[in-house]
Parts: sequence; structure tokens; C-alpha cells
Amino acid sequence: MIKKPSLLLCLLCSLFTGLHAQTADKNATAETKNLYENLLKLTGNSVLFGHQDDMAYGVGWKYEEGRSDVKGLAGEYPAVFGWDIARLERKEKNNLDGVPFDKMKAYIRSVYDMGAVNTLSWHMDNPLNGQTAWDTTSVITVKEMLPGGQVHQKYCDWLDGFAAFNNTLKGSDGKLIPILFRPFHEHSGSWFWWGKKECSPEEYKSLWRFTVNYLKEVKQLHNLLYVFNPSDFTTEAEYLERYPGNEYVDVLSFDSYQYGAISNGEDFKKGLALKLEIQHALAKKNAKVSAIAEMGYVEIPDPNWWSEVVWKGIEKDKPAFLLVWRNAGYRSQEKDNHYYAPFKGQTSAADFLKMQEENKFLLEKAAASLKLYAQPKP
Ligand code: BMA
Repeated sequence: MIKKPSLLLCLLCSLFTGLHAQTADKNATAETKNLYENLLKLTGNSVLFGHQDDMAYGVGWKYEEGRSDVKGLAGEYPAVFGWDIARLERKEKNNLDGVPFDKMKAYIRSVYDMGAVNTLSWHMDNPLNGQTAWDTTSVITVKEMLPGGQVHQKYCDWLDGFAAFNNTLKGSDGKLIPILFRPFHEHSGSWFWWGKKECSPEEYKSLWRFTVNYLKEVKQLHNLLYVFNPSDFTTEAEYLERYPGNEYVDVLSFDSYQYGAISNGEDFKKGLALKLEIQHALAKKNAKVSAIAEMGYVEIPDPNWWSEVVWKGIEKDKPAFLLVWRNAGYRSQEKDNHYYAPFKGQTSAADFLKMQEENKFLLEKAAASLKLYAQPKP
């Protein structure tokens, strides 16, 4: 008699927590669910360091097997790798920054094989007028992509193309590689056709929900974790303005960059702390991962940026990961040296190494030892 109610209680408790801490795709593969649970455990505790296009190119080099700016400095790869799939919708061979999709697939596989994490963004063309992601001339694109809209079928075709690409992403163990999928990013800004002034909150939410349902139900993709990603916000209400609902999101994230003078670091740090505080509280309440999907300071001119600005901004409500943007070097028509990760000899290199030594940033080796794709220990 004593045992029964306590058993029942346990069952109810586990049902409750089970229901609560669940991936948006209930049929997600075991590795995908494990990754989500491991990232949940990291939230608030340890920070994986990530870099966009890390294996593909860096400052002054391109497509050299085994090379990485982060590895050249720190002796190991980052723990998280970002890739962008724009141009897949044009059926081109290379993405918008020239990375061949075939190479991207191989990089994604080696990242998974080493126990690190892959995340995909998509600077998707405007399907209504054929312009790029940065087109802000149309305020009806999102509406027209929804069921019944003029480019709904075209959008489904693009998602089909993504699904075909996704289904080739298998590790050496033959398993589908879990992917943190971050579509329609920085939606609280107004520089992409899915931005704040370009569609209504309801249209944005509908597009998100349609996309998730289509990928998991129609295309049967079960290796995706969905990453929600505004840029600027200062209140919880602002953060949630375009939130599609807990059933459609696994990771709460935002993007944030420091611009201009080194002295702007003070404000940037405060901004990071405020955004993380808001996001962390929501993540804890709703069993979501908290992350910084993109951040950076072009050319990192502040020698103490990592320890004095970034770390101080993130240490209270630690994100499970942060990812700095790409090391493109000089781009045509732009005067800045477009890089966000440090490399050997770079101004902030010593400070970054300190972050690695003190385990404040976890890189490839720490990620591997965490066994992110295995079931976490209770
Ligand atoms: C931007 C810049 C661009 C690039 C785009 C998508 O922030 O890095 O050069 O094309 O991201 O990766």
C-alpha cells in the first residue's frame, strides 16, 4: 500500500518532466534528443565555443584540409560549427559565400564524428521576387509563402531541396547527424524579408509553424533541433513577440555584435547580460536551451575582449554555446578585414587562450569528452 502511491507519484513526476523537457519533434532520433538534453544541462553551467565556416576558410587561406584559424591558435577545433545553406534554393553548387555544398557535407560529417555540434542558418532568397535575403522591398512575401499563397508551392519545393540535403548528412556510424536548424534568423531586426517591418508577428509565427510541421511530418526529418533567434530586445515581451510556441522551439538564442570603439565594450557587455538574463529565465521555465547563435566584434581590436567584455557579459547566465561569425578576410567592396575569431598573432589571441585554459570556453576536446550525442547521466 505504501509503495503504490509513491510509484504513482514517480510515474506522474517523470511523465510531467518528460513532457516538459521534450524536443519540438517528439520523434526526434535518439542522438538528437540526447544532444538537446546535453545542451540543456550545459545551459547556465558551461559554454561551448563556436565559429562559422571554421573548417572551410580563414584569414588568408581557403579549403586547406585540416586547417582552422581557431585550431591554428588553440591547438584544437571549436566545439560548435555554423554553416549557411543559402543558394541551395537556387540549386547551386556553392553557398552564398562560395562554400561548395559537397565540402560542407564532409565538414558536417567530420564535426559530428569528432563529437562537436553543427548548426545551420539559411540566408534564403526572397521566393516572391527572386532577390536575396536582404531584400526588404516586399511586405507580403511571408504571407504569400503560407498555404494558399502565390509562392507556397515554391517554398515547399525549397524545403524539399533542404530535406534532400539534410538526408545525406550521416556520420561514420551511419546515423543521421543532429542539426541545430536556425531559419529566419534575426527576425526582430528589419534587414531581411522576414524581418519585423516586413511581416506581422502572426505571419512570422505561421511561417515558422508551417516549416516545422512540414519538415517533421511531411518530410519526416527527425534530426533537427529548432533554434529561435531574434537580434535586439530589452524585455521579455519583445523577446516573445514572434515566438511560435514551446512546441516549435528547442533552443532560445539571439545574435549580438559590438560595433565601433573599444570603449563600447561596456555597453555591449551590459546588453549581453540583460539579454541572457531574459532568455535564461525563459529557457529555465520552458525547458529550452539558451544560446548566443551569433556574436562578434569585427577584427577584435580589444586585446581583452574575451575575458573583460564577453565573459563578464555571459558569466551570470551562461549560454550553452556562443558562436562567432566567419573569418572571411577582406571581401570585395568592403574595407574591413571581415573576421570574428582570433588566430595566431591576432590582437586578442592571448586573451582567448586564457579562456580556453580556464575552461571558460569549451572547444573540441571538451565537447568530445562531454559525449553530446549519448544519453546524459542522471
Ligand atoms: C554576413 C557577412 C556576409 C555573408 C553573410 C552570410 O554577416 O559575413 O559577407 O555573406 O553574413 O554568411
